[in-house]
Amino acid sequence: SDWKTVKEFEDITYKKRDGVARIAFNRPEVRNAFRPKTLFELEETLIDAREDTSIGVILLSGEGPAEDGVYSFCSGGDQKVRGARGYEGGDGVQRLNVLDIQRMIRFMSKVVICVVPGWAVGGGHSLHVTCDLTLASKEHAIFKQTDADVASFDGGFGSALLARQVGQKRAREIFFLGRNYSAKEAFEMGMVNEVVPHDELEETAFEWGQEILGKSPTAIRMIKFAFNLVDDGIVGQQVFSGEATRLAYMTEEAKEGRDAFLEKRKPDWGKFPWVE
Ligand code: 1HA
Repeated sequence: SDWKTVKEFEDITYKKRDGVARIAFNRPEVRNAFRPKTLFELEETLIDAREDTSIGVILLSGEGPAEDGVYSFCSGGDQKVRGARGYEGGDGVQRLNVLDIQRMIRFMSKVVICVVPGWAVGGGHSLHVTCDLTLASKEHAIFKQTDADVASFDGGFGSALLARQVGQKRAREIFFLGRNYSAKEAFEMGMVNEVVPHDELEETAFEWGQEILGKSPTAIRMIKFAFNLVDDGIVGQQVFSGEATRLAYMTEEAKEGRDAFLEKRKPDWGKFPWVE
């Protein structure tokens, strides 16, 4: 079937097709930079995709090209609305709410694939780093970490996970020098899963989604959160353990605990031995 628009937004597009949700930045005139509104819209779609039990994979991309022909995934925070305490929204409040989005991607019980058609820069680079997988346009993708050029820094997922992916020396180079890296270079460093010819990028991402949808949802969730666990501390444990709780709820033993409470009787654990 075809992509169906779920809802119209100002700063992003949001579509679904056969178990895959696609969210894309849609401010090509500023290289898909985000302002607070962009991220609130993104948050709404991520919640929708998370709660929709027919969706197993989320593609995060950027619309384009811009009028000058340049493609972008995302160029990070919109520097025109950057105030002294963060990025200013229409309500006058200054925020760093891309961090909320990073956490949503990281803790999402579904696979998030970053689809990079062009520039992935600054906070946009960090979003790519935070996603589970990254596919990049062979001709147009460029990875660049400008944080140190504009006196901003992602000392969280954007740097720590990057070092996990490409190694400490490479990660420091990316942040300290802020150079451009092609899709091929990013692939060789280990932060891109596949370099795809530009005109096949969208379809390839959808196919990766279909392949993942052919797997066990529980297994994918457990593996994602297991990969996260070692780096995410007690929050990682909380997220992983939530899935253990879900599995435990499915047992007769758990039902006995619930039923005994509701029936105002002592639980009968006799059927459930203390196994080794
Ligand atoms: O690090 C964080 C955070 C860390 C912790 C917590 C929260 C965080 C939140 C955000 C961020 C950040 O994202 S900091 C990093 C912010 N981003 C940048 O430093 C990238 C700035 N942009 C560029 O370096 C370049 O524009 C580019 C490499 C993406 C593209 O270069 P190109 O193709 O030469 O285009 P260019 O002419 O530079 O840009 C086209 C138009 O887009 C320009 O507007 P125009 O002159 O036509 O009016 C340009 O100003 C605009 N534009 C591009 N990026 C941004 C932007 N406008 C606002 N904000 C941008 N990020």
